[in-house]
Amino acid sequence: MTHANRQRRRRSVIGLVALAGLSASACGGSGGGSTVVPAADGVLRIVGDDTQDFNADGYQIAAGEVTIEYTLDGFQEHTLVIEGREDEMRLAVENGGTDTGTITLEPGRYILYCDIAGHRIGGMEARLLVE
Ligand SMILES: [Cu+2]
Repeated sequence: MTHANRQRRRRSVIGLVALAGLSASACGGSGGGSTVVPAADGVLRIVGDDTQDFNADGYQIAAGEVTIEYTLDGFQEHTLVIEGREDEMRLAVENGGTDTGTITLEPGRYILYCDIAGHRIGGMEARLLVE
């Protein structure tokens, strides 16, 4: 990753924090708009699809033991892992299926992605804010 990319990512994380303070998300905005989906009832629900995208650019959950429910709105196989924690949890879905896993996360900023070749670069990457 280039230095310029890191700078861009850092700025977009700051944007995520700013957005998290608002109850409304930036739905329907231009392509660069971020949406942040908070966990509900302690479960973080993430939806992927065959356009190689997640249903939000950012997610938010409380620190501790985190439950992630990953559903595929599509048919191709997709996965969900957390950068640097790939050995601890790998969710895999296909044909409209759902996979659920738990992982213990300290407060911080993480990156979620699909580890199938080509999918992360194709757009299956999102931020996860753990507070
Ligand atoms: Cu994928």
